[in-house]
Formats: sequence, C-alpha cells, structure tokens
Amino acid sequence: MKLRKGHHDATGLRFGIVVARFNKFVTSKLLSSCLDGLTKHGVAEHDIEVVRVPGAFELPLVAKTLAKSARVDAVICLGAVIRGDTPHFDYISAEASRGIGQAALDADGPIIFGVLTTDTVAQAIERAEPEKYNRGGEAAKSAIEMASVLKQLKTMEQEPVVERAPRPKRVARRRAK
Ligand code: INI
Repeated sequence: MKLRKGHHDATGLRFGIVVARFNKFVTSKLLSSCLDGLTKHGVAEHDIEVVRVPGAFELPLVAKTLAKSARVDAVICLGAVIRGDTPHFDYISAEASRGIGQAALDADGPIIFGVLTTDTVAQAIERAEPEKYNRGGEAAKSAIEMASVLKQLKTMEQEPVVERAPRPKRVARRRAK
C-alpha cells in the first residue's frame, strides 16, 4: 500500500487569499487568523497574495483566476454570509459554495472554502475568533495540506514509469519422502 498525505510544513509554498469585504467585521478576523496560520507553518509573507472582492458571491471567479495562474499553490476563499429576513442568504451561500467547488475543478488546483454561513452575527463572530473556532486558521491548515499533497501527486505524474522485468514463476517444490 502507498499512503500519500500532505504535511503541514509550508516552507516555499505560495498562497492566494480571496477575501470578501461584505461583513468586514467578521472577514477581517478570518483574514488575520488565516495569515497567522500560514506564517506559523513557514510561509513567507512575500509568498502570500491577498485579493479583496465585494462579497461572497464574487469569490469563485477571482479564486479560479488565481488558482489557474502559476503564482500560487493553493487559494483560500474567506467570507461571511449571515442569514437575514429574506431568502437572499440562501442564494449567496449556495452560489458561493457551488462556485468555489466548481472553480477548484475548473482550475485543477486546490481552493479552500473558508466561508462562514451562519444564522446570527454572534455565531459568525464566534467562528472567526482565533480563540474559539478559528475558521481562518483552519482554512490555512487545509490549504497547506492540499497544496502539499497535490504537489506530491503532480510531481509523481512527471516521473518516468520504470519498467520492471517480470518476476520468475515460482516452482512448487515436492516434499522429499
Ligand atoms: N455577501 C456576503 O459576503 N455576505 C452576505 O451575508 C451577503 N448578504 O447577506 O447579502 C452578501 N451579499 C453581497 C453579495 O455577495 C454580492 O457581493 C452582491 O450581490 C453583488 O454581486
């Protein structure tokens, strides 16, 4: 069995972060704990590119463009969609999650879903706080793991296939009488 897994040493890896401005009082906390998470694991500041977009709805397109560029090994999307009195929440949160998933497949590179979808402002703040759920820091860890495992797999694809000589057939030995 061959077990492939990503590790959390991110030295030399490059990351893009796309962060929504909507509900900035939450997304700025997500961003700072995400940056902390990356640098804590060895990412250099000059290897991080941050792009701001108006809201969660705009995350997928920018994430896809960044992921397709050769500048980053993984992209992290950060946003906060908080339920209000209308069905607006459902449209924005559904499109953000569907779009981010689709963007990763289209770009053929890791894009992390660091978007909070909560019923209340209090829930969103709790999840963004580094001392509580620390969703920004978690997004950073997931991005490092995905960047690392995909790098391994893509490097393996480029390695030449080594042809092995067929094994000699085993001949059953007779028991001596
Ligand atoms: N964008 C968010 O990131 N969070 C929200 O809670 C939100 N709500 O509730 O409206 C929101 N709306 C803006 C949306 O993401 C787009 O920026 C806007 O519709 C323009 O396309």
